Amino acid sequence: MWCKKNILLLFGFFFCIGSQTFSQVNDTLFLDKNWSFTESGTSNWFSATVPGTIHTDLLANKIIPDPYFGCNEISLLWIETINWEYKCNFFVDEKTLNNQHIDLVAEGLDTYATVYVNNQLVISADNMFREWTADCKKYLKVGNNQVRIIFESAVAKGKEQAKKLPYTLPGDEKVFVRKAQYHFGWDWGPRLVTCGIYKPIFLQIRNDCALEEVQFIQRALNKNEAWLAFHSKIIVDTPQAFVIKISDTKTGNVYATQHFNPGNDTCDARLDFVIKNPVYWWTHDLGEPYLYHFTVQVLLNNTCVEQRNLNVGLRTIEVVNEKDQYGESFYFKLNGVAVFMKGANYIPQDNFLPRVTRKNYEDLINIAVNNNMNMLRVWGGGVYENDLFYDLCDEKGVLVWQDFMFACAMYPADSAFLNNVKIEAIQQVTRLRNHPCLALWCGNNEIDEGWNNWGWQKQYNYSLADSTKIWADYVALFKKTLPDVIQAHDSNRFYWQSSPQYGWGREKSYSNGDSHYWGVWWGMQPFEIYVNKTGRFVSEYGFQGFPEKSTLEKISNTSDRFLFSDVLKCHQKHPTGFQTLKNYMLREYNEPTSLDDYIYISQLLQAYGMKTAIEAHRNAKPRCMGTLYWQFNDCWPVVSWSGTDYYHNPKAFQYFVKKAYNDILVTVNKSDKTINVQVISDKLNALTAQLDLKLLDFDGKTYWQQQKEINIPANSSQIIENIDKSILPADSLLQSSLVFVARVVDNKRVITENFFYFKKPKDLVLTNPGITFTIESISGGFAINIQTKKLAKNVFIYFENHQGTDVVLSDNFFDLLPGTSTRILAKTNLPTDELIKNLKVTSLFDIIK
Ligand code: BMA
Repeated sequence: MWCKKNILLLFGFFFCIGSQTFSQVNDTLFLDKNWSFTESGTSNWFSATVPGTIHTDLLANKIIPDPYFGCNEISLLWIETINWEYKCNFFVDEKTLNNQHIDLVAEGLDTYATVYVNNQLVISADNMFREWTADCKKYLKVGNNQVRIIFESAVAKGKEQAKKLPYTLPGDEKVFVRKAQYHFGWDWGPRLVTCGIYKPIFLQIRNDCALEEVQFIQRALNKNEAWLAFHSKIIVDTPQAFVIKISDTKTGNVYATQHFNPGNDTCDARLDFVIKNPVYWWTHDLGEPYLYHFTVQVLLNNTCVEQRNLNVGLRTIEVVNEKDQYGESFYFKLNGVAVFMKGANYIPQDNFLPRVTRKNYEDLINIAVNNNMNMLRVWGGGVYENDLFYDLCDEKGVLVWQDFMFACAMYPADSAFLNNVKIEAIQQVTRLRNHPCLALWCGNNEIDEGWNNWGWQKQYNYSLADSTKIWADYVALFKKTLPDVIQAHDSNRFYWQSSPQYGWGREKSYSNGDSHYWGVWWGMQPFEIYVNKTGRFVSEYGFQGFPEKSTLEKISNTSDRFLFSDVLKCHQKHPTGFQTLKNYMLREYNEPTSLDDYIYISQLLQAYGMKTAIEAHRNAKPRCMGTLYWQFNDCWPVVSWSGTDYYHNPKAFQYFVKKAYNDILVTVNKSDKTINVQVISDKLNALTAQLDLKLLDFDGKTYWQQQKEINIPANSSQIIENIDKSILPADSLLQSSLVFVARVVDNKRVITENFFYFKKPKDLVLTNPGITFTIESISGGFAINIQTKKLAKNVFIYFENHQGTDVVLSDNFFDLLPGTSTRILAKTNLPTDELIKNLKVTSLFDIIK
C-alpha cells in the first residue's frame, strides 16, 4: 500500500527540482495514510489519523465519547494508563530506494515512542518537543514496508522516574516527562494525557547535498544599510564545488553568490551581504511588518540541488533591563523605540493539538491584531508552537515572548534529563531564531516565584539537603543549560530566567523586572488595587468569566444547564473558581440566579476588572511598559480567564480589550479632591486633538462640560486635567446616577472615549433606558441602529439560538449615553432573516430590575 507521496511545501521550506541530470532530487514522502492503531499487546486494529492523538482516534472510531462533553473527561482517564501501538504500511519503489540517503523523520512524537522500520528499532523517543530522525535506507526494501510505533504510558514512565528520587517534586510525575504540561490538567484545562504521532512523519530523501541549521544574522541595521550574514551547515556526499546563491523571490534581486569547495562531508557556509535602504519590520500598530522573501539555492553545475525559502524581517529588538530610579526597568525597544507592549498569554488551542487548523491559527492571530495587541506570550506550560504560528506573527506584526516549556513546578536535572532538554532547546532555538516576531526567550513560568513564595519547602517537608539539591537542579537547568544554548545558537536574543522575576507578595515585584499580579483573583484583593500594584511590565494578571451560552450548549445537555450543575463544575477547573466569582460578584454587581444572567454578569465582572487593570498599567507608562493579560484563549470549552473562548467567541472582556488597547487612550480616575483625566499615546507621531469632557446624569441632563485643544506628544502618557470635585452635585446620592464622559476628538472623529462612574455597578441607579433599534441590510450582514432615551448600561446584543462566531459584531456590552444612538455591524454568512427575527437587545437594567 502507498502512503501518499507529496512534495514538501511546508514551513517555508522546499527542495528545488530539476537536478535529475546529476542524480535524483531531494524529496519527501509523507507517511500520512494507511495508519491503524491498537492497544499494545492486542491485535484489534482500528484506523488512525496521522498526525493525530490516541484520544481523537478513539473518538473517530466511536470507542469513546467526546472527551470535552459533560464530565466525560473523568471516565476517560484509563486511556493514559495504556500503551498504544500504531502502524503504517507503505510502498517503496526501486527508484526511491536508489536515492543516496533516506531518513525517517518524525517532527513530533508524544512522548515515549519506540519506532521500528520493518521490525528494526530506529528511534527511542522520550521528548515531545524534539524532532527525531533515523537513517533507515538500510532497513527499507522495494515493495511493502512498515513503520510501527509503540507509545508507552507517559504517566507510568513519569511515576517510574519519580520513584527514583528520595523526595517528591512539586508537579509530581509530569515534571519528569518532556511533554506539554497542561496535558496533565491545569486550572483551565482537563487532564487528558494523550499520546500519538502529533506532527508529520515522513521519509526524507536526500542526494548530493543538504542545508542545515540555516540562519540569517542581522549584523547591523541603519536607515541606509542592513548588514546580513547567512550561516548554514552544508552536508555533501562527495566533496565537489558548489555555488550558494541568495536572492529575493519577490524582486528577483540577487544579494550574494559564493563558491564553496568543501574538503569533506560537512562545511560551514557563511555569506555576507548588504541591503541598501532597508525596509524595517514593525509591529502592525507602529508600521508595516515588512518581510524580505529570501531564497537560498545550492547550485551544482548550474543546477539547483537544494533550496530554502525564508521570510526575514529587518529590525532591532532589545530588552532594557537596567537599574533606574524605580528599581530595575524591563521594556522592549523595537528599532530603537521604547514600545509599550499590549497583549496576552497564549496557551495551546486544544488538548489535541493536531486538530487545530490553519484557519484556527489565522483567526486567533487576527483576533490579536484586531484587538490592538502587539505581543503574545507563548506560556511555558504548553508547547513551542508550530511554524505557522510564528509565520503569522511575522506577517501580521505581533511580537512573541517565548517561554521554554517549564511551568509552576520543580524539575529534575540529572544528566540524562539535562541532555534531553539541551537537545530540545537547541532544536527549538534553531527552528525559531529566524523569526522577526521572536522578542525574547524566557526560561520558565513561575518557578522562581513558586520556589520562593508558594510554600513548597514546607508542604513537601524538604530537608536542607533536599532543598539545596532541588535548587541546584533549578540553577543547572535555567541558569546554565538554557542560557548556554541561547548564547551558542541565538546570542543576539535576550534570555530571561523566569517569569515573573519576583512573586506578587514581594515589594520588588512592583519595581523590578516583569511581574505577575495575582492579588486580584488568587489574593481576593479588590479590583481598585491594580492601581497600586502596577509592576514594570505586567506579564500576567487575570480574572475569570463564563464563556457564552452557545459554548456551554455544545458541552452539556439541556438538563445540565443550570447553576452550578455537575457538568458546569467539570468545566471549572480552579479549585475555588465559583466561590471566588461569587465573592467578587457580590462586591460589584450582585449575584444573579439564572444561568443566562450569570453568564452576562460574570462577563461584565471580568471585563470591569480587566479594564481597571489595563488602564492602571497604561496610566503608569513609562514606569510600566507592558501589559499581557492572562489568558488570550482556551484549549477546550471552560469557565476561565480567557477573553476569547475555545470556539473563538468573544467574551465582554474582549470588546473591552480592543478599546483599552487602542493606541490613544483617555482614562478617568478620581482622587480625594479631583477627577483626573489622562491621555496615553503609543503613536510615534504627536497629535493635536480636542478633549471633550462632560458630566451627565442618566437622563441626559448636563451638569458640567469643557472642551479644549490638547497636544498629545508621541509615545507619551500625561495627566491633562485635574478637575475639582466641586463640579459634582453636593447630594452624594445623586452621584449614583452620574457619568463622566471623556473623549478625544480629531477632526470630528472620536478616537478614544471613556465613561467613568462614581459608584460601583451595583450601586448605580439605573432606570428603564428605553432602548429601540432598527435594522438595515448591508453587504455581508446587517447593521443594527440602536437608540436609547436614558443611559443604557452594558447593552447586550444577542441572537436567540444563534450566538458565537456565526455572527461577528463590531461591538457589544457597551454603554450608550442618554439620548444617543449607535450603529453596530453584524457580519455573517448565515441567512439574515432568521437571525434578525431572533435578535435581542437588552442592558444591565433588564437583569437587575
Ligand atoms: C498563572 C498561569 C497559570 C494559571 C493562571 C491562573 O500564573 O501561569 O499557571 O493558569 O495563573 O491561575
